[in-house]
Amino acid sequence: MTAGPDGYTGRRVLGGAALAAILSRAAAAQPGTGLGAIARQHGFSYGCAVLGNLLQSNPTYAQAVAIEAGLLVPEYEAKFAALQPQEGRFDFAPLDVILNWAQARSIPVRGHALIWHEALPAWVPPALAEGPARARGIMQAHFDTVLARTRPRIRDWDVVNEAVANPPGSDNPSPSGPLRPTPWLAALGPDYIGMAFRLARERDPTLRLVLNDYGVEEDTPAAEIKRGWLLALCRHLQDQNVPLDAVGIQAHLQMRNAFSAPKFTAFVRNLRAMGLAVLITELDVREPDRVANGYPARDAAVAAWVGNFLGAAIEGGVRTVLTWGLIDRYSWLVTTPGVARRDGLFHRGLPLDWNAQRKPMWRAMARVMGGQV
Ligand code: 9MR
Repeated sequence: MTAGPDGYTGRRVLGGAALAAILSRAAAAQPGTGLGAIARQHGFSYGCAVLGNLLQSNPTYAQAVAIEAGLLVPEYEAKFAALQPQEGRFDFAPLDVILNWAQARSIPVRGHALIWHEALPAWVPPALAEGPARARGIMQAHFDTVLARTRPRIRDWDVVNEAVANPPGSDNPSPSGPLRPTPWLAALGPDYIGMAFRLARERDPTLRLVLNDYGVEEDTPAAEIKRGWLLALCRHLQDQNVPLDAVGIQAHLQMRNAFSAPKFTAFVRNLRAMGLAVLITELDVREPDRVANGYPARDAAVAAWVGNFLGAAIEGGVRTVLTWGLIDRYSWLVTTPGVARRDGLFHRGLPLDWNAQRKPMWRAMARVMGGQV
């Protein structure tokens, strides 16, 4: 049997029980200290996005997360559509699965995401379009219930996600910049961002309030523009005395794009110089369209890419790093059509491989967070 998914041709997988047995042996065999503990020993925090149903139903997954993660973020369960599927009807059950699991293991959880243009339930966009007073009421009612309910357990929230537009030359360029056209922007104008941060601060004065975004990591003309737009937005918010504590940089990296460590370090330093904390919130890596032959070469290339990126982030002052998932098999890079590879191969952009085994990316992260940049 081959070690990776491609050997299974992806769909021709082993039967559930046989596979579960192999996977649980694999996870049980993980030697030594997890990435979260290594990070903590050196003053960093490492965590990953999780899905509650996998924590509940898949012991291998749960065990790997318990070993590796010092911090969790719900991959879906804290989004608007999950928490308030119908107006006024809140559902915390899926989020509670994660919060309870984490609490039993003393693992902190961060929140993602209060205001976003995706994962909105069907009722929200038309309701927002009814006018600014109605839109503000929707934001306020959501924050009232969600922040009161999660307050004891979540102390760090992505308040606004992906507010900056995609400049020309991006994968999905926005028609205009520098703010992304969203139902929130259409309803409330550019002040919707400041409004969200102010409402969050009013409801919970000691909560860490984060502006989270992507497309600002790489050495491309589009990323250069987007870095400028994000910095300008942060400056504008600060000028307006908006309570912004931190910027989350998602870091869905693509190896087909160039990366400049000095440029990225300088960008992180610029944010830090404004008094903002900077987190890496959703790290993963997409390989180029044409990849090297075989796992050793592919995994070594991914690891080198991540090591370089993380070294630059840490050099700039990043102390908190989350990957968007932990095990390749469950990564959105594998499960999302349009993002998944089209050549029959699978992205290998997370610290653990298809069989929940540590791979070179894990070792690169351990090395860099362990102080050996
Ligand atoms: O990985 C997430 C995927 O499972 C969800 O279906 C999707 C919509 O909720 O969101 C994905 O996560 C995104 C994150 O929330 C924001 N940054 C980009 C992530 C990948 O699309």
